[in-house]
Amino acid sequence: LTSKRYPVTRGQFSQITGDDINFFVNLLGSHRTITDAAELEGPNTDWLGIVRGSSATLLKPKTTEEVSAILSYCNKRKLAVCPQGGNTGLVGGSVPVFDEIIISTALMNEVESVDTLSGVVTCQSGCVLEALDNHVSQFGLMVPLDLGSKGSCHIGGNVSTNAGGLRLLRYGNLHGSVLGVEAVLASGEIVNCLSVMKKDNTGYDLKHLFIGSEGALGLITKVAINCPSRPQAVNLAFFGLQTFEDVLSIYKDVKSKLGEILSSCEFIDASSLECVEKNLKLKSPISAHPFYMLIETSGSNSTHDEEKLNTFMEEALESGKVTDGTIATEPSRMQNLWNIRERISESLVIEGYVHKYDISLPLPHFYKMVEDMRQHLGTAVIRCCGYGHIGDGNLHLNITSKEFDQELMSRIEPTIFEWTAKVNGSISAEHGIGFKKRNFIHYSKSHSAIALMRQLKSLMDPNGILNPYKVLPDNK
Ligand code: FAD
Ligand code: 2HG
Ligand code: ZN
Repeated sequence: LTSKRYPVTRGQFSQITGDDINFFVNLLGSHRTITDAAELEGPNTDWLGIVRGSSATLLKPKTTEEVSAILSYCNKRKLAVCPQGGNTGLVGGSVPVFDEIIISTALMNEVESVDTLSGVVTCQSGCVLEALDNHVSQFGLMVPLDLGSKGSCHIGGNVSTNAGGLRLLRYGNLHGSVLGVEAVLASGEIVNCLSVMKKDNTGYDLKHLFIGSEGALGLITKVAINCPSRPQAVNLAFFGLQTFEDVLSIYKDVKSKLGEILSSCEFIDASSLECVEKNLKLKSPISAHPFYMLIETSGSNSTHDEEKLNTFMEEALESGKVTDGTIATEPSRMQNLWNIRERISESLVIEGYVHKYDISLPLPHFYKMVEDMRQHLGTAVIRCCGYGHIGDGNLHLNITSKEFDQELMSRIEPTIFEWTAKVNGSISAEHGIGFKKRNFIHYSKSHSAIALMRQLKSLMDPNGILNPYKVLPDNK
């Protein structure tokens, strides 16, 4: 399946033998050395059900030292490995392509410390994002990252993908929030960059090499993350708008009028909303519109924030830029509104095959891309829709068809990447490059930058055992 859709040849790695399995069983025990085909089905398949590997071995270390022993052995034996967190990645990076050994962080889920004064939390990389956020909430803190996949994704996976999510516009990306990383190199060497200091200018800031490198330079075992105070007052508005010009104008107004309490600014088009309504039976709180926005505020004074957001909505309705809207202040109602946005990905999968694009664009071009693609593809597709983190210029353009169709794929790619490059956008805003986008990376990275990436890869992983066939393009 995978190799047919995405032609790729197995690298010169060793095949796993009985002796190798014995080594792992000695190290981890048989219940943490999984070789059962049925148990391997899930970890071999990506969330979208598009990329499927054929690994016969899944390892579940609990400690950094175990990860180190595994990698040191695999490196000597030239056995390829695939680090895996919650397996919610959307670019095929988290599953093996051939028979790579899957190293799962599922059992590395200890929170080591919470510094309630500085807000710095140190934990193992396999903590599930939502569980970590619940844990720190008892200290009045929050993890500065929130994604629709929070119930499954791991903090190590988040850091490895430099995940963005719903509140990046308020809290920034993980290159800012992550203060320290502990990682194991392909050789088994443990690199301790686990600083908990907000400021540390002692030479090259090596942790950044692991943030966003998708498991290709090292396996992250621990992270130290700066957690802000949990807001005491949260409000959410859901707006309906008639034109994309109005969307941009409201975005501008939101920044200037709600700036200091703004925590999220999201966008949904009519087709995306129709998809969650149709496939998940969720209900929009307002009348049908071509465009929708979710505006969230987070602050410390509920009366003040609520009043501010109410005034904002009144003025927006008066101006005609917003033609229907509602504001939620109760947690359960806010969650219902957030579900409409967060569950779009899930609703798309129900429709069939999903061509998924995660693109950064200058705002004036943001929706033009959806319109152009829709026109370009016509009736060959079920749906071509756009939603995303408009406050960060991040469009999620999704195209669904009944099933995979090579001809359709060649009408979409590379046109969509050319379009992006022409307006100086990025072909991956937050999901990463993984397996699926690696041969398109040149649309967003210069040749010299790709050459430097290759040099770093061969320095840190000379045998190329860490997540092969990912991130870097094929050698042509
Ligand atoms: P995995 O999918 O297991 O792995 C992702 C990549 O990281 C792989 O290349 C893997 O090899 C590597 N990796 C994992 N753990 C480690 C480790 N410890 N050390 C080294 N490498 C590692 N993404 C966003 O950015 N923003 C969103 O808003 C968002 N929303 C989503 C909503 C849904 C419903 C879904 C299904 C996905 C969403 N994603 C989003 C994508 C995905 O959840 C993120 O990329 C997430 O960070 C992946 O975490 P994970 O633990 O599942 O990692
Ligand atoms: C989101 O913001 C995620 O909902 C997933 O990044 C986007 O599935 C997608 O296209
Ligand atoms: Zn997203």
